[in-house]
Amino acid sequence: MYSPQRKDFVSLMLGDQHSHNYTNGKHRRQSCWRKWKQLSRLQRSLILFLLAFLFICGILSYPSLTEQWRGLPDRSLKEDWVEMDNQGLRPIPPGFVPKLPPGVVPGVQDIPPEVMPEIQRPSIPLLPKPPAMRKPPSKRGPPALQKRGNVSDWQVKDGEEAMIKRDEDGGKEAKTLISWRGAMIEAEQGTELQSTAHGKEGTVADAEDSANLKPVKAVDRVEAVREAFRHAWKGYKAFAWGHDELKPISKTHGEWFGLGLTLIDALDTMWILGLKDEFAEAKKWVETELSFSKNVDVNLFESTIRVLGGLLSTYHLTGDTLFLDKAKDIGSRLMPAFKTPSKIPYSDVNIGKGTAHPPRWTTDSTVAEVTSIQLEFRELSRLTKDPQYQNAVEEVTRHVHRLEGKRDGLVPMFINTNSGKFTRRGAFTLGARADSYYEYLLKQWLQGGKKETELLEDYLQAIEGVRKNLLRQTSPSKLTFVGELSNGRLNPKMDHLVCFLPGTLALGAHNGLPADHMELALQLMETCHQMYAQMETGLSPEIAHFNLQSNNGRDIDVKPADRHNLLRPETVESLFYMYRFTNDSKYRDWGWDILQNFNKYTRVPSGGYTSIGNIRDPLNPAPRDKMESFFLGETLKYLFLLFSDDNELISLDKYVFNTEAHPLPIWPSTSSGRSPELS
Ligand code: DMJ
Repeated sequence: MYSPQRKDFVSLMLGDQHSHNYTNGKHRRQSCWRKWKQLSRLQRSLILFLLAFLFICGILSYPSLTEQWRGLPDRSLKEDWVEMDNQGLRPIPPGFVPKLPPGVVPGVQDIPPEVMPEIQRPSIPLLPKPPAMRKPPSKRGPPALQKRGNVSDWQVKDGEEAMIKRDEDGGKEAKTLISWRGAMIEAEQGTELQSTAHGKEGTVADAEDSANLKPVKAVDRVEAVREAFRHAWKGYKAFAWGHDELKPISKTHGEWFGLGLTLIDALDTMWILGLKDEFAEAKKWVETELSFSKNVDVNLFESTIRVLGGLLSTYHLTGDTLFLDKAKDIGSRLMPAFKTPSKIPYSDVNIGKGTAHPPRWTTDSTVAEVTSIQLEFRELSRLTKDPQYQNAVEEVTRHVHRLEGKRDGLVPMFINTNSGKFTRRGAFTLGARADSYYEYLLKQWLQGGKKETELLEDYLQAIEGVRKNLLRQTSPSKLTFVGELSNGRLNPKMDHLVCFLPGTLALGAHNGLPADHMELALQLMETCHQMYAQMETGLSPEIAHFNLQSNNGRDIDVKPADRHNLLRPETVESLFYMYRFTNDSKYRDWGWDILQNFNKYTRVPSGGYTSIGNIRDPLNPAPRDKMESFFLGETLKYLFLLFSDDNELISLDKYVFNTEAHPLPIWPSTSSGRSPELS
């Protein structure tokens, strides 16, 4: 039991309880001192210890307290917006920064007056400012492909810091990032200031404002694509002729394989667009300059879909055997890739030495890469009557068909070239590293005349796998998207690459697959459109994140590192299929908007178009000085076909497009499902 006599506690009665009137400070100090002296040594030590302890605690908790006072973390900030919204108050949209008079430092005065009283409510003390972001202009303005200050200023905005580091004397040292599928991202070097994007050239960009207001005839749009192609070609011809890629701002070229990638990728586009002069000069280069006898490592997948695919389709369109001969040459030089313990091909081949190898850091290959070369090699066998190409790629298809480790038909991202097994890393995705596996299941089935039932089974199962595991709807607008499954958890992000899927689903439905594939295609097409329409430049980011919380936030969010746009084709590809199968003119309108925005934000006056680093900043889209070959091979081709009224121009009942938009013929009917000439 407790004994009041015991003195193992500390009394802090430092004053007389009844006397509240201190006469003066001195008296109080004397009284305190006297009391202190009356305490035992133990009591004094304990008090000192307690005070020291409180002091240390105070020091330690100071930073986190001040952090809370300065600004709430993102999540609570969002909740505050929502809470205000729920109470019928108008929240400040994240990113809203009203115009300030010059010299005024942003602060509470930033906030619109109608919101001000609510901000001062005691329930939300010290409300932090919205995250600083440039206010989008009310009207989309011209791009920063214009002369304004030092060109290098373009490159240090938002997510761009990682791309560029400047050296001390103000120059720039480019840091190269390697992204997926030929998107070797390099910061521009030695760029030269451009005159205005609209300036004297009198191009599509000049006409677009009025075009925004008036309905545009289909014929004008077709012509606008031709004009865009010519403009891109002008830059390529002037600064990168015969090289892989144009660097339009620095007016030079980039080399990847040294095979004239842009030129070969663009051959059939020129033919389809009816650009005869341009085609003739490109053909001359193929005839006189193109040689595959080079000591150079090429990526099997990229050179198959771009070079082999481009040459084969140009052969079909023109009937000119020059292109078939070149196709045979590159096709046979790529074959060493299949000499692996598992027959799953290596990623890289030296086309001069005839040797192949995996990347330096792994013996894995990417699943999409080894399963998206089949259309081209099968066609090469059909044309050459040499079965080796078809046999090699179909062995891969059969192997992957049987392989364990799929999830409801969905494949992992990597496969080992030694064991032939899937590697358990990465996510289940319809985006990078897996995308065209699904595309080629359907397209091979179509190419072979719908005979190869295993391909169809795998495709149907995979689409069900997508529905079961990856499909979600955003809040608040219920946009349907395909997320990624990583360690059993859904990551609500979608690569722009996934926007091939609406077109592929629609193609399947057109060929008798379930009607709900078309319904899904319609929904996903809307989402891909929104990935453009909701951005300040009207151009999609490379990756979008979607909102699953029921908090009335934004449906689509973009991380700073994902704000780039590489002039990719997938959305316009799907728009083309959707228009062909539905005749709904809104798909043409969406494609037209995209073309106009490419003209506004990516067109370089001296010729060419450039990838950009920031689709959220119309004043500074941060040009990256690179025109990917697929812009000419795919993006402009699909736009042209979208706007063309001639449905027989590359009829979808006669051709399948490879994953680089090179049309290959659907084989005439046979009984076996093998290439007819080989059966
Ligand atoms: C192209 O090389 C092909 O479309 C490929 O299948 C995916 N990536 C690019 C375009 O984005």
